[in-house]
Amino acid sequence: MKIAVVGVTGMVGQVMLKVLEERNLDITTLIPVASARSVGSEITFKGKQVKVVSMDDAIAMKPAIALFSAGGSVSLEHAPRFAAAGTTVIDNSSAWRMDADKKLVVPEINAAQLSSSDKIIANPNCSTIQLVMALAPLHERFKIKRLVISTYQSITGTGVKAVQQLENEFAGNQGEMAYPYQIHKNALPHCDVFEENGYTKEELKLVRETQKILDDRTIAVTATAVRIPVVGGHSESVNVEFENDFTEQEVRTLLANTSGVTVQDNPDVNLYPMPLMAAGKDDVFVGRIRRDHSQENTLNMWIVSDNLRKGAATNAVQIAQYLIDKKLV
Ligand code: 11C
Repeated sequence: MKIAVVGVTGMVGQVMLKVLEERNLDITTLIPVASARSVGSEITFKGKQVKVVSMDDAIAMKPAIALFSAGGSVSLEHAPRFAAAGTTVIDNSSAWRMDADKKLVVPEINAAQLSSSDKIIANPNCSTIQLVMALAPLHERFKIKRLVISTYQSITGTGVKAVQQLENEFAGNQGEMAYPYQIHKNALPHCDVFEENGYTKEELKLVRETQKILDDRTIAVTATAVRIPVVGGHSESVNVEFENDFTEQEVRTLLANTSGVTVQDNPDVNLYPMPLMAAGKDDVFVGRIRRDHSQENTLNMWIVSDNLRKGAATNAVQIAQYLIDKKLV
């Protein structure tokens, strides 16, 4: 099977290659695609050097699947061109996520809705994926009424320019700025751009994508997204109000039995999820599971995951794997 990776030189593109290697998909030809300035350079895949090609050359090669992570405008322009050539696009940008005709997929939750006629499939935002992984089993059992989310997001979500900014600041060097302020020793309540309603796009993604994936627009969601000088993963403090009551042990057991979720929750031995420990792993880690005594049927928890893996590359590759296994491509 031919698989293209569009945006292969980016942070997510690089992790996509790694996850494709690890998961051993049945790939006969890997087609790395990047912008004009990288065409002709080489990437390493499964120990072999492979030349980066242009968008047009990749479309002409008719891959079965194209994993896109090259930004929203590239996806808007080129994903339909791949789709028209018969390729199934799995798109990691925000371009198609809220399109009513496009599926927004976290395989553990809603892959069953995919069919061979889905030619552009949207991969959710990283902070949404880790959130819904923990929420889906709880929603099914106790029915969520309202969510209050605060995120603590890794600079890798912004990309290589942000990692460079932190490294420069740490070393005391001048350099290009990815953020409007210093990120070293700082916290910016500002992820993605501000909308007219005072929320950032990242915060609105948490609202809308969560409702779409859980297939329930009645869930009330409010979010504050914060960038912190961390690599390795996004963390989220989540307050969940349910229709029905629960016990903390029921929540722990449900989450512990959820594929892709690991519970790390033992205050006696200081066990809780942290980005340093989640880095490089595919699971979503949940801890600090405790009742909110200020309101009935309400829970607090802390969710951490590597935003480049389950939050982006791993989820996209899992969708590809599902399509292959079910013979939908
Ligand atoms: C961040 N969540 O951490 C973003 C990165 O909509 O796919 C991914 C943006 C997106 O800043």
